[in-house]
Amino acid sequence: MAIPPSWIIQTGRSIWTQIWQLMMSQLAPRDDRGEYQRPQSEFRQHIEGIYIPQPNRYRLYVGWSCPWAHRTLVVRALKGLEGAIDVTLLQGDANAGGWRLPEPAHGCQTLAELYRYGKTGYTGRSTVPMLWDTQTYSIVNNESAEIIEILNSEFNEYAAHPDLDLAPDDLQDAIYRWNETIYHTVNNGVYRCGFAQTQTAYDRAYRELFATLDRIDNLLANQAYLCGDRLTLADVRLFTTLIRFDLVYHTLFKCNRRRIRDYPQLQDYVYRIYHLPGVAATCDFPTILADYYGNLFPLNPGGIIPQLPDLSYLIDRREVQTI
Ligand SMILES: N[C@@H](CCC(=O)N[C@@H](CS)C(=O)NCC(=O)O)C(=O)O
Repeated sequence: MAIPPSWIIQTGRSIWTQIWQLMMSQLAPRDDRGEYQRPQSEFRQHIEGIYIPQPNRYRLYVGWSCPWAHRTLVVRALKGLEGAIDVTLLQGDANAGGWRLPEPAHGCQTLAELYRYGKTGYTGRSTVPMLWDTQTYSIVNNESAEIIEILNSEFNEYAAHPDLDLAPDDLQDAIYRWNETIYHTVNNGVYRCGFAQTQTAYDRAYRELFATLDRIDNLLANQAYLCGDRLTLADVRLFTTLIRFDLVYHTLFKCNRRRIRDYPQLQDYVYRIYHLPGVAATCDFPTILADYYGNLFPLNPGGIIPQLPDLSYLIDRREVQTI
């Protein structure tokens, strides 16, 4: 078989690069150095004022594949809030590039329409997770870091595990420090690798990501969780990125120095959290694969969805701890 003539290769490369840059500029805003800049979440209310803690008043809109939404599902499960906070699972729409409701609500078919129903004229991003108030038809909060704090502390009256405090006072400083490091280098770090638009931006993100993973792997030789022997919100935030790592970030986002199953301590850590009551049921591996490879089209133009990688580190029988 003959290689295509060089003019076809050069034209194809030039057209593809221009279209790729155009699509990436929409998908992933960048700074002058080509580094991915994640936009700020806009709805930042807490459960106060008009938002009174009541059972079955608030609804979480989530998608299985999203690591930010996954945080809220994990905290809801750990706190035993399934009976008090309802969930709507959305589907990623690869063609429209957004989230679709499983059935219409208030005449809305998509999450973007629901955002506009909650706030007329809204033109920002329509992201999951989103905490919706079914009484005032308004968006309470769409920042996962804050929604998990709300779920941890505001609905204890209705929680099956009200005594589980994932952000105890004596660990506040440690949680804050870990959150800062993990957000920049790991949670958003994998996106900084995958969405980098220059080699330098990718190299920097990659170095910082693996420096943090190496550091945490060493730390976990002596303690079960990031802040000691108690699970905290910082662990939840780390977990939802790590559980996707071997599936999607390692390959699709080019985070390929090591997989989680290559790290002796990190794999035990992910295993331990995965087997906490209710957590495994929040992890849908086939949907994570299909959504990342199907919806992040510029990163996978051929549209082939890979097979599930080896996740046996999650199912090998080992001693499981409780919180
Ligand atoms: N800062 C947000 C980020 C959430 C986010 O980026 N969610 C993505 C899915 S992983 C999304 O819904 N994107 C849709 C869009 O940008 O239109 C959070 O942590 O809650």
